[in-house]
Amino acid sequence: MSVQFPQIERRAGLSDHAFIRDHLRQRRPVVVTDAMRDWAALGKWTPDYLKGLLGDMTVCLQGGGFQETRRMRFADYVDLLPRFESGDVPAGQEVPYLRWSDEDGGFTDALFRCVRDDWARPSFLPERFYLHPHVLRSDPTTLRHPASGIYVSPKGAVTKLHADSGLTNAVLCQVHGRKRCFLISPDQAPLFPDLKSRTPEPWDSPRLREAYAGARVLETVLEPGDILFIPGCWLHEVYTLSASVSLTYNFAHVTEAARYMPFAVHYVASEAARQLSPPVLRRPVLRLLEGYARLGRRLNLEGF
Ligand SMILES: O=C(O)CCC(=O)C(=O)O
Ligand SMILES: [Fe+2]
Repeated sequence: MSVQFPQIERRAGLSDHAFIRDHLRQRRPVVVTDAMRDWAALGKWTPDYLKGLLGDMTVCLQGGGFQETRRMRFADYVDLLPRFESGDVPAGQEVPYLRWSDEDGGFTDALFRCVRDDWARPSFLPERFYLHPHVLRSDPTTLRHPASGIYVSPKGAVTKLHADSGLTNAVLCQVHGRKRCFLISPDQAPLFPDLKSRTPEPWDSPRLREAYAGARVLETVLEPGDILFIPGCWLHEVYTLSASVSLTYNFAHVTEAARYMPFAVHYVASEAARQLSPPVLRRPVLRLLEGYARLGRRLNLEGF
């Protein structure tokens, strides 16, 4: 029997003001159904269209986690996708997932350059005053965003349960195909101590239903044109239901500074300390920062 968890709220016509008030500051997920209205990408970005743009590129494929499993020409990967649709694939093999993101070095830059005119900032996101990336005005189509990527996946592909790094929020913009997403609020995270070792398991299985009977799990199915807002620290697991193209990127906004700042200071200072020269300075500074992190943990601040 298929179990339905409570559905994530769906909204249309959401202004940036209402988004900040009702969702960003409350850290409440939402699916916005009309925030990609002006994107030429909608109806245009199919796997075959992207293959025509960058088919010769070598891409890194991953599995349910974010670890690389193999590399191949993008065109060859796209040619594989219909086989997953029809189920004509060897059993027991992990479904390959292309998370074309900035960790792959130059790939995304080339890709984003090609498709720049086809998309825009989701209409409910504020135009200015971002903390992450570290700019006040943030045009996602021209500035590099952390974890920005275009994801191409076949039916059956999974992104296993995780929270995005650095406390940042994400927008998952569904351009082509469908995805089923499960979200778990940060206060439920202790129920999932095995994030690293956990293998994805259908959320409607009787076992999970029993194991997480008390957990608050929210779900939604994204259709082309939907944008899912995933607030920072929310756990999420995503199943591709049909060959899919999504665009995703992460951000933090100044209106959530109180939550974000203590950790951001620690994160940036630690990165800087690791580069300190001469090296003898590193140890005392890192020690100082470890004390700060201990204080953060004692005060139960997020991220520490
Ligand atoms: O779409 C997916 O498979 C995963 C998306 C995700 O984890 C994100 O946007 O942060
Ligand atoms: Fe994520």
